[in-house]
Amino acid sequence: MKEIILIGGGGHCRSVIDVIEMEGKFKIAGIVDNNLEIGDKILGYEVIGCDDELEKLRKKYDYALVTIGQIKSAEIRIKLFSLLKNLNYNLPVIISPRAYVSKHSFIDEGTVVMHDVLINANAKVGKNCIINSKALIEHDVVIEDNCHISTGATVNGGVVLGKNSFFGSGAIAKEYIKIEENSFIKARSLVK
Ligand code: JB2
Repeated sequence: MKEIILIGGGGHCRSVIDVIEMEGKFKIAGIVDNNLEIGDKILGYEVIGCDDELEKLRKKYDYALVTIGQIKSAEIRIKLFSLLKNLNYNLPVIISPRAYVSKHSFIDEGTVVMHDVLINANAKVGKNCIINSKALIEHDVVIEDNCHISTGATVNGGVVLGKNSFFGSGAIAKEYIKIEENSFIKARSLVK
């Protein structure tokens, strides 16, 4: 099985570990975290270093994923994604077997699709996104790079969500609207 390292060992990482284990395509080789001690364990997986060691780790590992969450700002995830790309890591798409992802949709590198997500026909999801548990991405939606669609959110047909945006838990976007980049959509809000 291909080995992968995970960057960031907090709450979001623990959720992603569950998805990776269920998907069964990658063996988790370890966690890279700037604030944990080497040898600390996250759900049984060891912390193997901090960001300064990513260059050295690249000699051993081909695959990596950013597993820090994104609420107030996409900045850290963008910085880490670009660091990993510059070091020539491969950033796979991770999809929970409990998600339904239309064969007519497209999902770009470094994006994770969590448990019970539905991504419908002709939707397009960019790079380095989190489509969190139970989110609904309807037909013809475009989610640009570095967005987090939170748990249970509904993005209706034809919506375009600009890059680096946060779309809160349970929020609903009315169909065919354009939401500008760097948006922060509050939990449970209705976006018209
Ligand atoms: O620059 C960094 C860095 N900054 C923080 N590099 C690396 N390698 N690691 C970094 N970290 C680490 O990310 C912290 O030391 C910490 O271990 C982890 C962040 O964990 P935390 O649990 O605080 O947040 P999270 O981003 O994993 O999860 C939040 O967002 C999710 C979407 C939580 O609010 C979750 O509940 C939410 N589901």
